[in-house]
Amino acid sequence: MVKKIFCGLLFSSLLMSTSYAQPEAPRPFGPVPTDNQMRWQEMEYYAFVHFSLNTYTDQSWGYGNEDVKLFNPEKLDCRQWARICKQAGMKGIIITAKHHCGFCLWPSKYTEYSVKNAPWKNGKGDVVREMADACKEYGLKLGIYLSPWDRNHPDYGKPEYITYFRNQLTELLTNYGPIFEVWFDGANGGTGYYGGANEDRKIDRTTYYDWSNTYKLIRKLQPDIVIWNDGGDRGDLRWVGTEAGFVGETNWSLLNAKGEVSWNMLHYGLENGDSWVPAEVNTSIRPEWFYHPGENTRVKTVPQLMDTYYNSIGRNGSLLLNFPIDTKGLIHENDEKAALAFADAVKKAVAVNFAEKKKITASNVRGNAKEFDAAKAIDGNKNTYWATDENVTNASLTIDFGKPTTFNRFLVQEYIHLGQRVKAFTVEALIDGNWKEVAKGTTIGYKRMLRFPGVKATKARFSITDSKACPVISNIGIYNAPQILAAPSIIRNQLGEMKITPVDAESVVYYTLNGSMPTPKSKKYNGPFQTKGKLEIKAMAHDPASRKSSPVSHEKFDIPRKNWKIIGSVDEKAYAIIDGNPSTSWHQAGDKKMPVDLVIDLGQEENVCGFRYLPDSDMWNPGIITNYRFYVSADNIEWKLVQQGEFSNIKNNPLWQTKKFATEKVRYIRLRALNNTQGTDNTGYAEVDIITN
Ligand code: FUL
Repeated sequence: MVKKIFCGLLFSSLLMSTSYAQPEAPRPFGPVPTDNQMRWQEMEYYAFVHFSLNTYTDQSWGYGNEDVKLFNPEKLDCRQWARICKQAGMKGIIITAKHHCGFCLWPSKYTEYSVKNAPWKNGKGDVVREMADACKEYGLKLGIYLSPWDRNHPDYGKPEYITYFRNQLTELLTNYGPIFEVWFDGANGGTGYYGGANEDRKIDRTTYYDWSNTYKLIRKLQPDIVIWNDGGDRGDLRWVGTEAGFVGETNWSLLNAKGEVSWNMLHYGLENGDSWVPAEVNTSIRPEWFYHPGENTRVKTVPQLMDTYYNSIGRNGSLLLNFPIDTKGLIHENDEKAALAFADAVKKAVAVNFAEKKKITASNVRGNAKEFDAAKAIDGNKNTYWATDENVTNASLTIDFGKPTTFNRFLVQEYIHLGQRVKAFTVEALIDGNWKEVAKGTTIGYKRMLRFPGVKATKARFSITDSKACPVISNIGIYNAPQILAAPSIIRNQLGEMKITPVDAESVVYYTLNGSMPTPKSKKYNGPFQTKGKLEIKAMAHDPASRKSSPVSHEKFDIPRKNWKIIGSVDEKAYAIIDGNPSTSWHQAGDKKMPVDLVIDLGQEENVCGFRYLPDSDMWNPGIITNYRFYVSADNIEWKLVQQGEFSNIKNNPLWQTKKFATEKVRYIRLRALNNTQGTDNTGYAEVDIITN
C-alpha cells in the first residue's frame, strides 16, 4: 500500500515537473495567414506570362476591336515556357487568359472573341489547356489572370456583364484543374470598342463587380485558391503600389479589411492592420508587360534582377516575374538567358549557410525549454522556432563560426503562423574582439534578407530590438554572396568630370587612360575626377577576395563639351543631351513640325569630321530620328550640308549612331530631323556628340 502511494506521488511529481519544463507555445499575435496564404507564401517565386492580340499589334492595351485573325503563333509551345520557369526555380505560372482587350486564350462558350475564331490550329486551339498540361508535366502550379475590364464586350458597364464575367470565371476555375491564384487587374473602365459602341464607359470599381459574391463563387470552385485584387473588396494578397519590382523595406503583411488603401499601405503594409494581406511584387523582365520587338535589347540584367530579388523576396514579399511571350509563341531567347543567369546568381548567393550546424546561443529561451531553444533557428526545419519568454521583446542569438568567416548577407524568417511580430533588429559581427553593427532592419515577416559589405568575423549576433510580442524565429542564414562582376559604366559629364560606377558597390575599380588593359596594378578609382581633351578610358571592377575581375568597359571621348551652347532653346533641360548620361534625354518643344533642327555652338572652331546621336529609350514616345541632314557653319549664317541619310534599323536597335564626313573647320553644327520612327513630329535625343580630327 505504502509502495503504491509512494509510486503514485513519484508519478504525479514527475508529471508536474514535466509540465513545468514544457512552457506553453506562444499564442498567435494579431492576424495570421490562412492555410492558402501560407502555401502561397512558401512558393516565393513564380511567373506571369503576358500573351494576347497585343503581342501582334505592338500595343500594351488593346482597344477591343483588334482582329482575331492576327492570332496565329507559328511555334506556340507552352512546354518551353514551363521548362524555362522550372529551370529558373519558379513554382508556378499565371497566364493572361483574358487581358483588357477581351480576347480569350481559351475557347470560351460565351464569346466569339477568342482563339476559336483565330487561324491558330484552325480555331481548335486552347492556350490555357496547353498551359495547364505543361504546368502539370513540369510540376508547376497554374494561376489565372482574368481582366475584369473588357473593352470588347458590348455589355461592359451594364449588370449583364457581371454574369458574363462570372461565367468565364466558372469556365476557367472548373475546366483546368487546381488554380493557385486568380488575378484581377486594377485597370477598370474607360474608352473601348464595346461591340462597336466605341465609347467611354465608367464603372465604380468598388461596387460594379459585386466582389463578395464573386469571391464566394471562386472559393466554392477552388477552395485552395488565393485572390489578388487591386480594387473592390480586399483579396488575399495585395499589390505593392509599383510595377518596378520592389516593396517597402518595412513591410507588414497586414491591412485593414475595410476602408481605402493608400499607396503607403500598399507599399509598407499597415503595422496594426486587422487582416493578413501579404505583398506580391509584380514586375516584368522587360520594361513592358507584352512583347515589343524594340525591347529585345532591353531585357533586365542580372544585377537589376538581383536587386529585384532582394527587394521583393528579401523584403517579405513574393516575386511574380513576367515573361512577354513573343510573336512566335515562345519566351524570347534573351529573356530565357536572363532568367536562367538570374537563377544561377541567386543559387550562388545563398550556396553556403555559415550559420548551419554552428554553435548558437540565445540571450533568452522560452521556459528554458529545448523545444524553443536557439538551435531551432538553424535546424533547417520550417516548423520549429526559437522563442523567448512572454513579454521578452529584446533578445539576441549569437552564432559562433569557430573561425574567422567572411559574410555579406543575412537572412531571417519569422514563424508567421503565429503572426508578424518583429519591428526592429540589428546584425553585428565580432571582428578582432569587438562587436560591430553591419546591418539593421525593421520588419521581418516570412523572409528578410540584408546586404552589406563583406566582413570577416568569428561570431555574428542577431538582436531583436523591438517587437510587438515575444519573437518567434524559424530560420537564420548567413552567406557570402559572390560579387557581381559586370563591366562598370563610364560617364563623362559636360564639364569633363569622369565617373565610373561598378555594378556591385563593393567592387574595387581600376582604370587606364592610355589604351592599355586595366589590371589590379592600374590606377584605382577613388571617385569622380576631372579630365581634359580627347581620351580613351578602359575600366574594370575587381573583387580582391576572389581576385576575379569583370569584363572591361571601354569608352572613347572626343573634345569636352564644356563651352557648348544649345542655340534657339531656352529650355535648360536641353543640356541633358550633352551631359554624358545616356539615361537622361530631352525632346524638342511639342509645337515644332518636321523638319526639326538642333543647333549647337561649340564655343570655338573645331576640326569636325563626324557626329554621333543616341536616341531616347523611352518606350512610348521616344521621338527617334530616322532620316536626317547634318550641316556645319563657321558663323551660324552660312550652312553647308555635309552628311545626310537614314539611321537604319534604329527603331529595333536604338543604339549610338555614328556618321562621318570630310573634315570641316567650323564652330556651329546643325542636326536636322526629317522624320521619326513613329511618323510624328516628336524629336528626342539622349545624347549628341561630334567627332574631331
Ligand atoms: C497592369 C495592366 O494594365 C498591365 O497591362 C499588366 O497586365 C499589369 C500586370 O497590370 O495594371
